[in-house]
Amino acid sequence: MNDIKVLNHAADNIRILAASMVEKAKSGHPGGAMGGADFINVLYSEYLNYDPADPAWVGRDRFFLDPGHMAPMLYSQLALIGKFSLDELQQLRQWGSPTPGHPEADIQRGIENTSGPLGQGHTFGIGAAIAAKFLAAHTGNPTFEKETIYIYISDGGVQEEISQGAARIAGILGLDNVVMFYDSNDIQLSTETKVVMNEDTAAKYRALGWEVFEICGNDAAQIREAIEKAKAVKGKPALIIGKTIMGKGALKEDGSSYEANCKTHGAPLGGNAFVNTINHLGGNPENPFVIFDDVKELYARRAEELKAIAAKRKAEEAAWATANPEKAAAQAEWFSGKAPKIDWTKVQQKSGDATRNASAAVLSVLAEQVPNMICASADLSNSDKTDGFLKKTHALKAGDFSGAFFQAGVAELTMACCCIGMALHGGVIPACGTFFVFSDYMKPAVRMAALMELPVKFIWTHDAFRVGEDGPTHEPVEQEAQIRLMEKLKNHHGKNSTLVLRPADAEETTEAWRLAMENTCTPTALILSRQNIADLPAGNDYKQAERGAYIVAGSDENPDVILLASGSEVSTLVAGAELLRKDGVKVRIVSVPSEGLFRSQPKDYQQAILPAGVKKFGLTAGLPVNLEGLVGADGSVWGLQSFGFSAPYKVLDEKLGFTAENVYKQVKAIL
Ligand SMILES: Cc1ncc(C[n+]2csc(CCOP(=O)(O)OP(=O)(O)O)c2C)c(N)n1
Ligand SMILES: [Mg+2]
Repeated sequence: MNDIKVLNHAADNIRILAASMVEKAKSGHPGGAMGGADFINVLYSEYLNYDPADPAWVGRDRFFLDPGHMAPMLYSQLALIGKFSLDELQQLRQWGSPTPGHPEADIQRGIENTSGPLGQGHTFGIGAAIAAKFLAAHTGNPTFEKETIYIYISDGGVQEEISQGAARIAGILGLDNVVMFYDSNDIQLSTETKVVMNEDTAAKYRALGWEVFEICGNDAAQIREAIEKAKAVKGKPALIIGKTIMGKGALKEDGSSYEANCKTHGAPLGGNAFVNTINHLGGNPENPFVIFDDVKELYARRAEELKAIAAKRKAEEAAWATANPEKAAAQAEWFSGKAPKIDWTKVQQKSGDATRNASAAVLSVLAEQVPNMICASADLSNSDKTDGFLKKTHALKAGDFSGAFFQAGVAELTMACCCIGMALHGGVIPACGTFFVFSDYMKPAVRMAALMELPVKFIWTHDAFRVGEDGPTHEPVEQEAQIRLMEKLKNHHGKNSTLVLRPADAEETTEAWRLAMENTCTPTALILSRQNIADLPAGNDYKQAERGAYIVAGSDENPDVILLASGSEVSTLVAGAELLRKDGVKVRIVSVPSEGLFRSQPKDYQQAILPAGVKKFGLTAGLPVNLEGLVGADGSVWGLQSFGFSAPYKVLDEKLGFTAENVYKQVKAIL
């Protein structure tokens, strides 16, 4: 047992470093970091199990931070365990530094998740806990049973609506591998917390099935005791509500207390307040970037313990691997990040099917062939057709993670963030489905998945006004344009941040899924139809879908006009082309499942498919902007400019001009 005095000294060391980083950067958040220092220090010096020599060890405990603004606390803690140098701390928020304003996932550095948008970070942790339970059940490797997911949440995260979804999921699934610390400091950015919140948070979490402990979050002994108890809880997630003091140890310019003050949330302590604070905490304001000798010793001792802990755990893993060579090989493959091997010839598509059904056909094969895939739905599995997967497995439930389907309930953002957390954990391939119109509820998570370059699959069905009778609330119009912006936005590796595919018929859906499964470095979005779609003409070379846009079979040489679309509108173009050909018009039809992918092809390919100077006509059930960039000045786009209407979809096709006849008319107008 470590001496409490040393633990307190280490926490003060974190406070000094955090306040000094912000002071040097002239911006950032010192207050929260100073209040949370005691918890994170006890966690890292006594509980978090990892292998200092092998940061990516699959069986490590994981620490998920929700309030990313508390980055100085995390970086300072990671400096104590040697993941950051004191020089790097001094580069907080500077160009090219490993210490950006909010932490960015970097397992080698000990950062499990990118955080900043409050609420998402702790939900990623819940997803990671699901992945750990899944892996324990599906591999039998005892290491996953021993893994604990520690999560750190603050007032902002608790207030975010997603916390209800995250808590519900953790409760219903009985995630007893979760220990969440709530840094309850009664202060937030612009007010005291009591101005906006008078709930009984402990009662709320208890009602959702959590075991709750309430402690002083600045008392190392109480923190230690609470973590012990939380780890021992069986069948439930555990929450430790720690009352903490914002800006603990801070003094103002005049030497009076600067604790529990909103002003320390997001600004440097400043001038003499900084000097007084550092002196008060036992540091040297002239040279505050120091790790005290006793703190160095504390963490050197912990490093030795960790070596022994990791060696013992790895010996257990090795014994399991020897006894289970096939499972061990599978596990290694699952964590390799490589695309799974899939026999696509097993996928049987039905002619003329809706692409959501075509997706179900693929999913049923994936359920059989990709044993580390977890598919989710936000209570729409029989509509979004993720039930193709479900029918081959069963849902995850408390105490039984032998299935592979995650019933998320009606909580799209929660579902998306849980899937992201699974991907962060590693070892599993998450996919999740709902209606395309409700992708709006998921955008913040898609953005984070794209930023973190995680290969989560988003399955969005009911892709257009052809939802029909449900009316405008359920008819996605602008959603495709929105998500395609993520194809234009590049990630930090220069790739399109998201792959967005809207296949034209059943067979093209198989190709789209192939591309999704082979895409291991960004999220993929699949946009699928509710209604049946006529097959593209016989002889169509679907493999070409991988180029983002390609010429559909039956197109004429030297065309007078090029018709282009994605999804079900391609088949409407095919029907329109027949009418045009009767007039002697030579027509090329181009299917564009992904503009982003197309624009990533060599220029000569792009030019060959959509040559400049040839008239072009685009048809989209979304906003015209979906195709305007490809049609350019050479033609026109017929799209939708309103929210849509409630009526049977065939009536809407007529009323809104999504017919062969209107294609004929509109094309004639530009020729
Ligand atoms: C989704 C989201 N909304 C708003 C913000 C801006 N923001 C950052 S911190 C914060 C207040 C957080 O208060 P709390 O979690 O209590 O942190 P503390 O002030 O205690 O450090 C806000 C509103 C954010 N980061 N994410
Ligand atoms: Mg707070």
